Amino acid sequence: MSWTKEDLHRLIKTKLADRLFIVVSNREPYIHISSGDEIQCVVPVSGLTVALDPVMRACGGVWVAHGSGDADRRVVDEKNRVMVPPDEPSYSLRRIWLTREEEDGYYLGFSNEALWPLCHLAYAPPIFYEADWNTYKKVNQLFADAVLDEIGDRQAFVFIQDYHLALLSRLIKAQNPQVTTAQFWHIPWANPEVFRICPWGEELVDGLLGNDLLGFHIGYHCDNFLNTVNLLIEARIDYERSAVIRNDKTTLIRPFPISVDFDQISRDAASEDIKQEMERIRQTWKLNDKIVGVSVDRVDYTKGIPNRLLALDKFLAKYPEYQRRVVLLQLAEPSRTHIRKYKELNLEIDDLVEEINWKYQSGDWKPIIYIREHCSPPGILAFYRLAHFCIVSSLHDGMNLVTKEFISSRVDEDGVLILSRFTGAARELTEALFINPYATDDFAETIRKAIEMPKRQRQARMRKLRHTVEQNNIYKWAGNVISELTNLGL
Ligand code: ADQ
Repeated sequence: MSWTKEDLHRLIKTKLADRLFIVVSNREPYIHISSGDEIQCVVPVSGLTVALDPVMRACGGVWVAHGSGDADRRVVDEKNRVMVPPDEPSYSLRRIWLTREEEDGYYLGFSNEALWPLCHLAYAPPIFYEADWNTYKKVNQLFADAVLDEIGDRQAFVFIQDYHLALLSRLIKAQNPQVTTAQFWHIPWANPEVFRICPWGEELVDGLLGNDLLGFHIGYHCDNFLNTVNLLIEARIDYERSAVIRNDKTTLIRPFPISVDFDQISRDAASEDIKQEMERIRQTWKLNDKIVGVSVDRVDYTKGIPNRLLALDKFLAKYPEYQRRVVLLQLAEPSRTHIRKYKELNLEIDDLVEEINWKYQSGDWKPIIYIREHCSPPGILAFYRLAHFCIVSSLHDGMNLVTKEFISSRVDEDGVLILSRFTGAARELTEALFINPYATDDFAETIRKAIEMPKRQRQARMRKLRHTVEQNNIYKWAGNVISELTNLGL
């Protein structure tokens, strides 16, 4: 039996009882934006909202996040709160306001130019500026003040998300040691030799050890974290329990592989609307007699987009019989475009797409269709369903949810997943075809293998992949974190 939304509701009712449940993340689950004279409430595409929105609806807690919408301030009360979701107000969203300088230093600077490259092995060197670090500390304190204000003298669980808020649990506990906190780190944790270049590594690790529970996607990241603790600070490590004891305080370190809402995606993908959308895409891009590959990413240097294009180039050169027959549809969501490294990546991808298409195009066929825009969720499902194969070629990735969305959408039990070994998802999705994205020739060979795989084998693999994702869905992830959190003796 797989976990359902209802199981999660029941767990919350029994385990959380009347304690206040607070989620804290940089990104908000609902954004208010101006649309002419109206205000629109938008749900950003995010695995996190899918996972935690049902939890929040069930327990009616508070979600604290950075208010980033241009109409966000217009809908909040005097405590910067607004009830969400708009159609069924059930929990409160408390917004934190950041100045342009604070956003630059904390979000673009320390989070995304220092911590992001530090934690991903993608050969992009982190940039450390003391001013960014100071802003990061200041903004973590702003979040802590808001959380403490929400808690007052109640008993509370606080569930902190990601690398933007590494110092938060420590700052909360300094004021209110009774609060129980858990944090989930959505990106990899690098090995200690890599991590030690961070000038404030000790403070970051100490900050994270303010938590009672610290989660990563896979055991390997937990081990890297424990080894980093061992190298950087004074603490006792209990490898048996996977725990760190520092100044008599214990932090449990646990793997919780994140996932998607398998049932919902499967239902949506089987709908008549998606079938029509598939037809529309086929007509627009003239795909009717083509073998279609699909990739879906934020444009980020960790996702290995250039490596994928080079492998496709190699494949077409080595197997010219596939020219005019194979098309790679690359959906690319612009991301962090104010950071230089990302600007350079965009130029590199544009060049490669242009070069490869120029080299092979013939008549109205070109091998790469590059769609750089935010795509609606139904649009993405239609692309997944059209695909003969889906390529995920990350150089390093905490989990990678595109893999699980692709699998959940394949209600027809067909389609091949080509998957980088360097994703968290590779640990679970063992029926994928694995690649090393740096090994261009092997990668090209794997594209051929995916295309030529007999239908029976494709289906057998996809059936197993679907079973894995169905069993390990997003509700299991949330349920496991909450069970572990509530077992901490409160
Ligand atoms: P991300 O690095 O953002 O997440 P990923 O897990 O692949 O990576 O999620 C990307 C999401 O963006 C998917 O839901 C996908 O559908 C969506 N998306 C991509 N391109 C899009 C487009 N053009 N239009 C609309 N939507 C698009 C971080 C970590 C991951 C980890 C997640 C969750 O880096 O390793 O899996 O958090 O913990």
